[in-house]
Amino acid sequence: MTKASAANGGWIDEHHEGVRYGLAGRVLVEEQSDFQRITVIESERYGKGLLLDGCWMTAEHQERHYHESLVHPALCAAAANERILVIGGGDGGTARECLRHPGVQHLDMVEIDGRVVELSQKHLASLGGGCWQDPRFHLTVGDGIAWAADCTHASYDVVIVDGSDPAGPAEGLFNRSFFEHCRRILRPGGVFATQSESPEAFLKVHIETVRLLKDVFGHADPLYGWVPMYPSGWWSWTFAAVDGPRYRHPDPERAARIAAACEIWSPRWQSGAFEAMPAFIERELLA
Ligand code: SPD
Repeated sequence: MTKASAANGGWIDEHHEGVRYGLAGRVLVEEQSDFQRITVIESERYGKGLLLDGCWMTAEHQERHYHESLVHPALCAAAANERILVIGGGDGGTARECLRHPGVQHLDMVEIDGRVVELSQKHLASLGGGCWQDPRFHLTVGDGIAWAADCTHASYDVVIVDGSDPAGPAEGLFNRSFFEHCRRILRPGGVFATQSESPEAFLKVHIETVRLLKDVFGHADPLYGWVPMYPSGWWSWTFAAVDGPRYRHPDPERAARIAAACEIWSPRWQSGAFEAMPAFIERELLA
C-alpha cells in the first residue's frame, strides 16, 4: 500500500511496500479533486513538489531526470515529430520538453484532472515554462483513454503517456486495448513512449508493461535511469514502434540541438541507458 504522511514532523513521505521515500519540507496545498488527493509541497532540497494520492510525481529541481528521459528518445527518432499527443502530464513538464523541438507543429495534451493543471500552473510554473501560452499547445481536460479510442488512425507522430502508477485514474493506461489504440493512432514511423515504473519497487508492473508493448507494437525496449524521489529512485521508460527499434537511433541534427540544453539526456546517455538492463530483467523478459 502506498500512502503519504504529509504532516509527519517536517517530513513528507511516500510509503511503498515497507519503505518510506521522503523529503524534508512543508505542505502548501492538500485537497481532494474529483479524481485524487493532490498535495503540493515545498521541500528543502528539491524545491516545490507534487504528490497524487500520496505518490511522488515531480519536483522543481529534479524533474528533468524524468521528463528528458521520457521525451527525447521519441522525438529525436520518430520519422517526423510534427504532431504529438501527450496523455496525462498535467504539470506541463512533458509538454515543455516536447515543445523544445522546432519540428513540433501541434501538441495535444489530454489530462484527466484539471486541478492538477491549475495547481501546477500556480505553484510549479517552471515545470510547464512557456508551454501553456505556446500556440502549438492544445490542452483538453478529459479522459486520455477515451481520446485515444476516439482518434482516427494515424493521427500522431509520437504518443507519450505521462501518467501515475497503475491505480486510480491511471490504471487503464497500462492495458492492452489502450496500447492497441496508441499503435493505431501513430503515423508510419511513429514512436510510442510511456513511463514504465521501477524495476525494483514495481517489478511486476514493469515486466508486464514491457512484455505487453513488445507484443502490441512488435518492438519495445525499456530505458533505465533514475528519479531520486520515486520509490527506489531507479526508474524506467519504455519506447515502442512498429517498424523497428527506431527510438534507439536519434537523428543527429535533432539530438545535437536538444542535448545542448539538457541536464541528463544526450545520445551517449541514452545509448547506455538502453543497455543498462539488469540481468534479472533480461532473464524475465526472455522467459
Ligand atoms: N510513481 C510515480 C510515477 C509518476 C509518473 N508521472 C510523473 C508525472 C511527471 N510529469
